Amino acid sequence: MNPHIENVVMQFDLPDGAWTAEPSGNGHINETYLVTTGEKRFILQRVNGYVFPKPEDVMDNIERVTAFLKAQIEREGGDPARETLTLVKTHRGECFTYDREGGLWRMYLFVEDTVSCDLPDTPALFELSGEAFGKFQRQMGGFPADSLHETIHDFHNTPARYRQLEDAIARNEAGRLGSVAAEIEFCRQYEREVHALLDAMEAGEIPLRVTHNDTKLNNVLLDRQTGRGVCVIDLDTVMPGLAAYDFGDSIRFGASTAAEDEQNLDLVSCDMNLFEIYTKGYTEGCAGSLTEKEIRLMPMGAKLMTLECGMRFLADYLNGDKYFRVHREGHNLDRARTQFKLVRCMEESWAQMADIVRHCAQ
Ligand code: ADP
Ligand code: GN1
Ligand code: MG
Repeated sequence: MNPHIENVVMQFDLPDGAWTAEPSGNGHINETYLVTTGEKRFILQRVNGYVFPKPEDVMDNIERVTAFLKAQIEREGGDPARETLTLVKTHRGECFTYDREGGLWRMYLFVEDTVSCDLPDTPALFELSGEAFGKFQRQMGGFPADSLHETIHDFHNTPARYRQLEDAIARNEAGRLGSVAAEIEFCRQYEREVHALLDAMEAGEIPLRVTHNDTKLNNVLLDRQTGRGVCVIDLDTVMPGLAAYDFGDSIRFGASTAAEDEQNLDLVSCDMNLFEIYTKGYTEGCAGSLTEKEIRLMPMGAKLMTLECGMRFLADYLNGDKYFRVHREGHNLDRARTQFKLVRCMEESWAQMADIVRHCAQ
């Protein structure tokens, strides 16, 4: 447990009484704790300062995005305290505080009676998560995109991610290059294709929107009883982006038949039934807000986002595991390998993916 927790918790305006804190969640980026005081529960997080060099910008985005969503949810007759994140203020009325080493901490109300999953328990549940991310996309439609800070520069710029991988290869900082020749060769086949979505955007064929940019299944809280998407969380990377990438990120994580870090690649494939189900849920949630071209590029979003994530894991492995939290030797390499296996599966199912998307959009 982080040694600063006691000091940090005292700075937030919590109900009086004893409290406990325990590590929580499976995120790769922030440090997350569940804080309990009497009947009430809260999520306390230390924002990762290596990943987010300007964490105050992250908080400014989140304050504005959640305020916007709360107003939107209220207009639609929903429950603003449950259907988006609620920041807990400090005694000084701020939305975050610092520990003695300068780490930034924030607290949210814990959204009760929900679950977050690392694999979809049922296809229906995956469809409902798609609906929730689609709804988020639709609800953020009226938000002024250019007022948001870019919390991570070039976050979903696949060509830039390709170049970062080449840099990591050239530097070979952790001396691990010897074990990844096949993976590097795999990525290099995509040197040209990594541009496909950004080229379409630059040509004016698809719009830049406010997107979530981290739409994996465990970033949506689902109702414990009904499985319906209740609250989209992990808003650190809400920035201008492409809908096809948001769609693709959900597919690479949730339509896989195995965990993101599965070591037995025979167990890893992209399930076309899950692909279809998510496509249905997401397009329904977007409720007509996507253009025809955006829909047509959804399979490309799935392939490029999966490749991009694999390249990021591989680059981090080569750099010595500085970005993603790892729990074992070679963890980032295992993660990269599952992503490349999924890309291969998507290539094999390419025509089917295009058919599904065409069919769901009708
Ligand atoms: P990371 O950026 O490290 O992924 P997240 O913000 O996604 O951090 O939080 C990690 C996990 O903590 C989530 O997957 C979820 O299980 C849990 N969590 C986060 N916020 C809440 C909340 N407000 N209510 C309930 N659970 C939450
Ligand atoms: C990280 O924060 P988390 O664990 O939800 C990462 C995503 C990756 C994902 C891979 C800010 O997501 O971009 O796709 O791991 N988030 C950031 O599991 O880099
Ligand atoms: Mg997360």
